[in-house]
Amino acid sequence: MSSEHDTLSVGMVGYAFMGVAHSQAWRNAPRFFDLPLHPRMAAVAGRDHAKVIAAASRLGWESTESSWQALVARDDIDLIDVCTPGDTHAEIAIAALEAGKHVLCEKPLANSVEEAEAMVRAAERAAANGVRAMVGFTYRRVPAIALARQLVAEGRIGTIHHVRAQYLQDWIVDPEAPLSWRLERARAGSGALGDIGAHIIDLAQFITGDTIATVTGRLETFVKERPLPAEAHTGLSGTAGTSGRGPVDVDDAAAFLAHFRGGALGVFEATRFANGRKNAIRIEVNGSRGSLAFDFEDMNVLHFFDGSEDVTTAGFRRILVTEPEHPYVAAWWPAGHVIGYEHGFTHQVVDLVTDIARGVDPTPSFADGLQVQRVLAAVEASSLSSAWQDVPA
Ligand code: SOE
Repeated sequence: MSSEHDTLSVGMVGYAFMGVAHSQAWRNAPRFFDLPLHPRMAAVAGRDHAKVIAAASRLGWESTESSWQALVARDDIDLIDVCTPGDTHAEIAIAALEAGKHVLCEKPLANSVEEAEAMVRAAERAAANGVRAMVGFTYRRVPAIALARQLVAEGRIGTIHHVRAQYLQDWIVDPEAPLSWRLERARAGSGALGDIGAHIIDLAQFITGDTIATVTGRLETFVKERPLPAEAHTGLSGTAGTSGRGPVDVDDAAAFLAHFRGGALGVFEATRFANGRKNAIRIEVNGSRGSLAFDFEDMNVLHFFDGSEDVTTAGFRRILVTEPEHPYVAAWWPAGHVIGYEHGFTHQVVDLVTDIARGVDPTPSFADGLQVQRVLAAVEASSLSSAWQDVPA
């Protein structure tokens, strides 16, 4: 890498929720895992001078830049970590790749299929020069999910018939909850569908090793107008009306059926209106030889039904995924000492840095992100047409 030998210098754009999660990952990964390159938290970029300086000092970044362009222009930066809303992903990621920087980009990859396609083309050109790109579907790196993938790949549940996936939150069930950027189509691309539906689409495709071929679905916006957040009154949001309220132009909830190329049938639900459910990612896979079930609200556990067992004693087994033999776990605590939400981000950094050092393309790739984007677009199109929509391979 540039700068010092064995160092990977990172520049992060954005420092809100995802920036904080990524910062802890860059800080902790080398403290718990033996990494082939040492991540240097070189700089964080953001437009608000005072806030970016405060964020750098709180989160552990060496320096600041007041624009992503300035960050990308720096010779000492090897990797750009994109933690901004979706409307800026394509521009930043493509510029960074063209400048020869590796890229880690938050999900969903982009706000449209067209943007995602342009990002894939940029990633392919960059890969030819040894520059790597990864999209941050971090839940793949929860040990119980990684174990589920392993069991499917080993054939332990046989041919997959059903995928049942839900992502349930409730943070905007109050109609007076403000109109944040996540509720603006221009910035977020879509609502629950792209923000959290994208995660379960990625997880379903990752665990099964299959892709979604066709979908039929419905989007719903229950609350059509909300109070503008404080900064929107200054004109930042672009949706400000005279009443101090603005229209919600994204979905609050999405539900769809899917057919996988390998023959499985999928049922998906993503909502921010599941009162009482905070971050419930539930996924169940039923195959010819067995089943797997996971719920993020009990994230250290994987339920496994092995259909080859004696029927008199067979049943779902609750596997506490905290043994050193389980994916990623050996680096953490003794068995039974559970891990949390942030560890997926740390594992993401570990895998990315390892792949960069080995000279291989990390996953999920931008092409994987594009595949998810195509499913999102097909669900939206189906909601409008009330018909099944194909998802191009
Ligand atoms: C908000 O809905 C959010 O932070 C998502 O943007 C994340 O991707 C998800 O992991 C948790 O919920």
